[in-house]
Amino acid sequence: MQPLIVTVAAVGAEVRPEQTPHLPVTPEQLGETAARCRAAGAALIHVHCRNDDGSNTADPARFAAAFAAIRARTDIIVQFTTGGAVGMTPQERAAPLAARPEMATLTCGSVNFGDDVFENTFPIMRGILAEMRRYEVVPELEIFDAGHLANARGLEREGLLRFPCHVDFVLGVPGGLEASARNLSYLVEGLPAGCTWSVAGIGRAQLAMALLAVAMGGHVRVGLEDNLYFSKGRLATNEELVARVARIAAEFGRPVATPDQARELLGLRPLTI
Ligand code: KMH
Ligand code: ZN
Repeated sequence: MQPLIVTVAAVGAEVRPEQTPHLPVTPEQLGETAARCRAAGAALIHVHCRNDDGSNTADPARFAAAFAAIRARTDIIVQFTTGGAVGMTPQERAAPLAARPEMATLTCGSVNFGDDVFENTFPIMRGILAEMRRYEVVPELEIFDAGHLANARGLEREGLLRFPCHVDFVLGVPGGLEASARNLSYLVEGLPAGCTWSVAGIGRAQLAMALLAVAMGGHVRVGLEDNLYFSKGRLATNEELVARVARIAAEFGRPVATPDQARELLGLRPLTI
């Protein structure tokens, strides 16, 4: 099996700073978190940005500052969100791509998101992909629901996406596909040939989904975007969540991938600086 790529989704858009003292808010805090998570075994950081007061922002300057703060400290792969936060316009969501991160997410369809709708119509997806092409950013497909892989195949037929690529299954969002072994197997079986995949289980499902991925030959995403707790009632840090999955995977015979190994597995350019 391949070495295990551990992604840390360190911030997200939904967690409020008053829910945990461990949420990185400033670019400097994101840089420090990235370095600690890299040391714990993460090869990739999924980045959302916040203002100093903890509110969400899509300000390209804030994303560029976060990118610089991360890169100043570590060689970890930097992946920006283009999902942003519910309520942001597609243009706002795509604007940070101008900083040319190595990767960015593309959510492959609309989905209920709690009481809201996370809107990803075909025109929205086409627009975001056009900006990724413009800035030469490699997409990671985010699959929240059963029909999203079919949407991705549609974008591939239109010539807007190329397979194989990296696919992340986000399972357990209220309104999306539930986090279960059956649903994960179903999605993995439906992947286009040669795709790499990871799974992000929401809340309590984070560890169970990660362990399934370790056993099935996939990759994992952990972090505070998806889950605040290390165990019942005990808040986690991002690096603790990374370290736990790295430790278990090592015992299972899947050492974690370094960022350079992960770049090779994901078809990214080598890091030159
Ligand atoms: N915050 C969610 C509405 C992504 O980063 O690509 C969308 C999200 C997906 O987090
Ligand atoms: Zn995200």
